[in-house]
Amino acid sequence: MWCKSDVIDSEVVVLGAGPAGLVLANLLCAVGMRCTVLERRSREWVENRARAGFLAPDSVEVLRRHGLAEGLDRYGSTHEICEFRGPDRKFELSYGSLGSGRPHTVYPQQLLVTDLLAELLRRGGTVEFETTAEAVGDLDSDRPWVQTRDAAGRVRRHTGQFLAGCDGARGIAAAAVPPPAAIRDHGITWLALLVQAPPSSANVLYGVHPEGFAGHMPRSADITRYYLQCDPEDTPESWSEQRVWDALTRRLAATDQEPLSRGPVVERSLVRLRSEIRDSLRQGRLLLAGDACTAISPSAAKGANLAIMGAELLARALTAALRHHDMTAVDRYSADYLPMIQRAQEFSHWMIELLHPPAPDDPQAAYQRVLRRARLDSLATSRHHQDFFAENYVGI
Ligand code: RFL
Repeated sequence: MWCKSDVIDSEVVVLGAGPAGLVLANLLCAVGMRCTVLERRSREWVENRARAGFLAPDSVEVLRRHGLAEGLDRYGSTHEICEFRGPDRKFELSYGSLGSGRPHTVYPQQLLVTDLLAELLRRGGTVEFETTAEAVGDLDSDRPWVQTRDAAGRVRRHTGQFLAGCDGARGIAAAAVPPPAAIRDHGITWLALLVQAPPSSANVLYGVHPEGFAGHMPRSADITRYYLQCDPEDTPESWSEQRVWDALTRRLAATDQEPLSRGPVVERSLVRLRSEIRDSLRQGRLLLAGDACTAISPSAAKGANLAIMGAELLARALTAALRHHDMTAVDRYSADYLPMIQRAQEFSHWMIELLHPPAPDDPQAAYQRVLRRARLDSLATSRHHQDFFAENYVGI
């Protein structure tokens, strides 16, 4: 039996203060909804977690539409050219003037999250930091709950009319809905690096090297993200700074005329490329948004964008349900969101095949190498292929 002070009631309880949870909570607060966000980490951790940087035009529009784009409009930068570099060829694609003719906006995820948090608190939202959601229940009732434990070890129960699972791919919400219908481990691991140095080029660089993929993504004037495909058995420590810069130099075809601007590696982690696709994003009154819905590889920079788009869809559905007693959009939520997720998965997989050489023990390796080269040739020369790439690269 719960004592009264240990039960906190809201209209919507949001699990997770990432882009999905914070956009959702901002939109709900804007219509006067009582909404509590539960976040297991500290505010400082959440505001400093560097992840995404490339925002699609559709996600930027969502943020602008809801008064959440002040920071990115002031400090973000437009990005519209990417470059493919191999040992024997280089080419640029001005994707901002191909396909649907739209650029990316580069704005580091931690800055966006910081802005979203500040705005949510300004709108009167509640965020409970260092509060871990440990269990959810009564999902098929009209009063589902989340059981939490805070940093002091206090266990409480948060109830709401709906729960929003925005707690990422490994969160407890994803485990409470029907399991993924399809799972794919791509067998590829990246060493993801943040380097304290200005970008080496204004462009995103994709190193398509027989030895493995390397990527260069501008983030800000003094921080650059690099990726290096590595052995799945590697640890971050198996890469000394010397080894990192040697591999980046080779795979990104850097030269004395186009050198890499070096600096200390300030963060390194391993990212295993995995995909998970679900048929349903809902169990009763628990609905998922963002990474909780789908594990997606960062190869096409879709995750944060899917999170923002899904948060807007979910906010609309919950507002219709709770303000107008209309459950149609809640019932249609999975069917509305899944096509977006599936297209992002398809293009991310297309990018994985383009960027990575086949595994050396793949019996089809020679064949795969020929296909990859032909695809790159086509991308370098065919306007139709370039339009397809550009439309999908910025689309969501
Ligand atoms: P998040 O950001 O993971 O937030 C989930 C939050 O939930 C909290 N949490 C819990 N809280 C309470 N109780 C629990 N039991 C909890 N369990 C978890 C976590 O602490 C966390 O704060 O999910 P969200 O909001 O769905 O956002 C998804 C994005 O973060 C993610 O898709 C992107 O970062 C992916 N991604 C990129 N996406 C892009 O669109 N463009 C990019 O350029 C891009 N670059 C990247 C990326 C992901 C990367 N990694 C590290 C996988 C680059 C990298 C290296």
